[in-house]
Amino acid sequence: MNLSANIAGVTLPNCIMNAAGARCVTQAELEALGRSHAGAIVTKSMTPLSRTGNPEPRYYSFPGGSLNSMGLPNLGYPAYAQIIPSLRSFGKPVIASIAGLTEQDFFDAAEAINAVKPDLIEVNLSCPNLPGKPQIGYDIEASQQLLRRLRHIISVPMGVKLPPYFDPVHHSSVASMLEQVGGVSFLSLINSVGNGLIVDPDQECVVIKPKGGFGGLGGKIIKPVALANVRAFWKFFQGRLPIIGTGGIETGLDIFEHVLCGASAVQIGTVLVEEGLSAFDRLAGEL
Ligand code: RRO
Repeated sequence: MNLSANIAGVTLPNCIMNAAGARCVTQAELEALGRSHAGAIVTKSMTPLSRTGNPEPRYYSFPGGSLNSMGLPNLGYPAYAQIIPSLRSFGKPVIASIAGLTEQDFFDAAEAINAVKPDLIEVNLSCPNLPGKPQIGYDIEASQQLLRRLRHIISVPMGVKLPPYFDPVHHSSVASMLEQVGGVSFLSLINSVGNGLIVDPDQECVVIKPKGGFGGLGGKIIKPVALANVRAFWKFFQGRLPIIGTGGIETGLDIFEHVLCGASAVQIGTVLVEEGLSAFDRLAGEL
């Protein structure tokens, strides 16, 4: 079976890759993704300075999925700018995820990373775990302003990683904004479902430490939300913007459902963290 995919003119040997954040922070992790059967190497979202992230415990897994509040731990974009060229030897696309605590962070990361020419750049508008910083993707004007400048800085195909939206009004206003901005070549849908809370009734406390226990939900539990967002944006763009579906993928059938809703490729997060790199082989075998 041919599992290859095309995202904005870039061919992936297969359509299953890691989600930004899952096993992709260090050089060793990125190289392991290169040697694995992942269809692309996606980096952790990067900021100007290296970050250790939020205090632990900051990740919790449960039978329905996971809750995280990692807080953007990453090596900083200068380190990724050095690593990215060497990842080309693995013969699969490299997708650099950029983020920031300020607008300027995004511009600086975009300039430095664009210069080393990853195959695609994914702009993360949806980190839910920075104390005191709202998710940019929930502010349409701020997203528009940011993307308007980024499209002139980034010359490789640029995509956006969006948070989940829960009302058709928001799907269509965000999609219209993206169309107006122009220069957006793909969508990654969705980031974790922000600000969930899990309580341990025995310990009478929350299960992760940062932000009073609030964190991004991922895994099986969020699949219907992910599918709804893939479908809603596909319907708006009618296939004009390729979509990378993310959220709730545990089996080949889950991938098929994402594809039925409009995804051209998929990313895996929780299952990759829990199962390891062999998840790529298992999932490909299930298709
Ligand atoms: O590092 C994180 O806490 C994190 C990020 Br940047 C993101 O985009 N999504 C997420 O669930 N966690």
